[in-house]
Amino acid sequence: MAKTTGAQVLAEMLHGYDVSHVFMVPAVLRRTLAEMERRTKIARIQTHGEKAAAYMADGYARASRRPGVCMAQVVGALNLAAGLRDAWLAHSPVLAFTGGRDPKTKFRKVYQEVDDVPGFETVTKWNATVDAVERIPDMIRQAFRAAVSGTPGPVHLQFRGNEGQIDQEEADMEALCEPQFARIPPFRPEPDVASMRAALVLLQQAQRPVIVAGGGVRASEARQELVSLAEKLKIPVATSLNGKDSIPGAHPLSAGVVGTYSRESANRVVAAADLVLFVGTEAGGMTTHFWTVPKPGVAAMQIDIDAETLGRNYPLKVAINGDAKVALARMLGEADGSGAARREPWLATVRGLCEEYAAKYRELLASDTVPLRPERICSELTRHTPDDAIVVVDTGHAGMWMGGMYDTRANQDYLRSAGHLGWAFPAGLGAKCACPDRPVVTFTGDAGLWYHIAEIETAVRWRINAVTVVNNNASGNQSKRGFDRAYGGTQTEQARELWTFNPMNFARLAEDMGAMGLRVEKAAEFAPALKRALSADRPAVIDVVTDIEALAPLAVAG
Ligand SMILES: Cc1ncc(C[n+]2csc(CCOP(=O)(O)OP(=O)(O)O)c2C)c(N)n1
Repeated sequence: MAKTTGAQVLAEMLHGYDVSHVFMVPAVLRRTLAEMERRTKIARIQTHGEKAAAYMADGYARASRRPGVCMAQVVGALNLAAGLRDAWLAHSPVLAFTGGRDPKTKFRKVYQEVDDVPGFETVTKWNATVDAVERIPDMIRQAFRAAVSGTPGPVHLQFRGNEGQIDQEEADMEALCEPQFARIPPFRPEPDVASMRAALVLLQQAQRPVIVAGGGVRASEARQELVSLAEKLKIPVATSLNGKDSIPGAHPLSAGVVGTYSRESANRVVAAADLVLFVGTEAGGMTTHFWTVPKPGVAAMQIDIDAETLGRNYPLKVAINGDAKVALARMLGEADGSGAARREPWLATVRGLCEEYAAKYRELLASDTVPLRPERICSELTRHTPDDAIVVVDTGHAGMWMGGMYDTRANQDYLRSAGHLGWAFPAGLGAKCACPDRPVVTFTGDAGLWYHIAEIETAVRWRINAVTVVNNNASGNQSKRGFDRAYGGTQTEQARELWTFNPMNFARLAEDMGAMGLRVEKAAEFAPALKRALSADRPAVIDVVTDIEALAPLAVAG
């Protein structure tokens, strides 16, 4: 083994693990960043804030299924930790590297230092310190292994020195990498055959079964197997918001997103089912409308890679522990579709519920009103977003509008904020870094864009040509209903200061920052604007002026 610096070995290992970008606010691991330039082609994206860097790494990870790397020196460490919250909730493999405490200066009130490690505890699968330079290789290997194995998630490594100066030290080290852990899933554990057969028997017997598919379907790349099993057995599919791209929106068996940010038809279908098969979903609060859809007590089965998830929220008739793709493929191979015709009446009911939803919103989805209705933006996006796009969506109203009213296509990925307003814009930039050849279309409200608007400059600087569509109603109007309630029904004029903003022309702002800015004030202008934005040779912001009174429909109980 040859003597090398920590920086050399770290740069070479990140390259060996197929990392193409790191996202950071300097100064952290400076020598490593210099070695990356000398030894690798890794792009070092300097952002305007650590939270945005974490969100970019998260978007990169979700889009590419490869760990995303973000970094901060000691003073920015907890800003970075805040940015891991969404990755933690969404099970996204993000590696966070920070500079941290040096035993030589600990407890002496050294500049900028607090003990950051506990702050990462609640948002990481593995949270560790690198205290000796010769530990860098094994700690990096473990970081990748932990991030991608089982249910994926973020990890944190704190490198000794406020800026991680441990990387300047030398030791006998080898940049040994394990490519198996450079992407998800590293393993595909096969469930026991008996549990899969038991599930098939119940599925085949059920009168009104439904599948609820979650983000685990994307993680396991199990879409094809899921849809084929549903088709063979004639079982409708609802999805969680995180699993929205498990089945194309226009597929005849697709009922839509179930839960709180949902489509009415999906909640009605899941509520009417006599058997629910959860696949790669935790059956958490948002997916089940806080455990009301399906109703407690429904016959349930679940497939998950994490044994502890099985049965957490709904007691199970059958628990299947293993990889979703393997489980669904096995079940497909053994499924007997001969009795599936018995479920025609159920499928007719499902189609009726889907048609009821479509009829209820048809007018708004086609609305020409000025200012625009968000429903119309969703239908324009459904029609004009390219087949191979990565669609990235913020939370709040953005999550409600798009979750309910956008239809994904077979080759699109749909990535959504797991709850943090402002996530989508930087996450979309990270997704574009990971997949430069695919169109990235981000949908956010103005409330969300404001969070990290400075990153328009980052996108321009690095030519990260994502397209960002802004539902601009000069407010965070999802909060309107809540403040109506807080004021006993009718808000005072002053109450609006709690959720409205000054009007802003984001198109002009984007242009001033070097991006393409397109302002859309009429519905007919949207499709041409999207076309121009998608073919631009710079990042683009489509600023759509929408109705502040437009409130997304609330979830139905079933
Ligand atoms: C980090 C964070 N803080 C606060 C919230 C709570 N929140 C949810 S929606 C919202 C206002 C934004 O409303 P929305 O209607 O989505 O924005 P618009 O589309 O009107 O821009 C707020 C503050 C959140 N989800 N995330």
